[in-house]
Amino acid sequence: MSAPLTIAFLSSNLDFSYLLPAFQAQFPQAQLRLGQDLGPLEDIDAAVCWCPPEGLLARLPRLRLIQSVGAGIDHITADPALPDRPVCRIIDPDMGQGMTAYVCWAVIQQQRHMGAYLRSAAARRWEEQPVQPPRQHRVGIAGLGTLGLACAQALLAIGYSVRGWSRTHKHDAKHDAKPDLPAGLQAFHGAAGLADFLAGCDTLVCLLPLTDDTRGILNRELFRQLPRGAHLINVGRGDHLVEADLLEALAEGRLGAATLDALSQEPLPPQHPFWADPRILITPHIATRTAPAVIARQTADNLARIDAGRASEVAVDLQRGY
Ligand code: NDP
Ligand code: OXD
Repeated sequence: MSAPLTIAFLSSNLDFSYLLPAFQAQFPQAQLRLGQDLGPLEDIDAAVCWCPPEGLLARLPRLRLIQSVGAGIDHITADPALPDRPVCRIIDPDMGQGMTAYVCWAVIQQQRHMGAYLRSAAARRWEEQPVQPPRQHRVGIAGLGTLGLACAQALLAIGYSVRGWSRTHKHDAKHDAKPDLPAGLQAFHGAAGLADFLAGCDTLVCLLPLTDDTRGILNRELFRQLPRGAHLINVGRGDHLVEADLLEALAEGRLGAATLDALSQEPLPPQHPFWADPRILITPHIATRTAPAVIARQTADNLARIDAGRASEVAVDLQRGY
């Protein structure tokens, strides 16, 4: 008789018990192991992860799948002892819609001066702020992947002028009969396209994965290339941002505001200077989420492909880093 499938839930900072009912429903025969009591490590077939404890994955000899519970995998590849096994991420339309709602809110709350209206309302003052048509406001999205494209589409539908930046060239609707971008999206790519992209971002949205190439990309040099007073929205990762450079750019007026959902230190400590700066709006990494049932289903699909010898269809390209 073959051993039952064993799935371990590994995180150094999240309580994964919320995932158990969905995994029990998806894998009724499997052993699910959570927390400190992982049992014999040699039984574990799949690891469902968010910031897994460093070195632990390397101690699982039977491991066939490393499954991220998110779209990003940087929290897994940060492990210097990461074993050579397929790493899969979540690709989920609901996650795209959640991110779209967050990014549209973040753009609008700043461009339509919602902070000022909240202050006026609290003081019972009827006070108008300037009303600028969306098409006069240029939103740039760094990262035209699953999430960046979903956001671009929604912002275009509202009427914003939208541009995007990716690593590789994209076929746009203006120049190609078979475009991979929505009509109206102006595309830039690579290091050579970055300056032109940034020069037209009244709001810059970071939806990049965290890789060796993108770590620290939101820095003084980049801020200098944005229009003065630009709004930065970081929904990528905290380590995209050089924090001291953000504070400096806000103090100089080079940037006008920042909305940050991803921070290098999560939770952000109460004494962190970002909390005290009225131009910075912090949200606690809630831009979007994926339902446990979707994570369980994608884990099952990914395992099935790996067991069928088709890992390359679902595994992240670790050379590329995303
Ligand atoms: P994808 O892998 O689908 O897309 C990544 C995009 O970034 C691609 O367009 C890629 O270019 C581009 N890119 C990668 N490296 C570079 C580079 N060096 N220069 C320029 N462009 C680059 O990722 P997703 O859209 O699914 O997710 C993006 C990130 O969003 C995740 O990695 C995660 O960090 C973050 N995230 C945050 C959440 C939150 O709640 N705050 C929730 C979910 C995700 P190309 O198209 O050429 O390959
Ligand atoms: C993700 C995240 O990567 O939530 O999915 O940040």
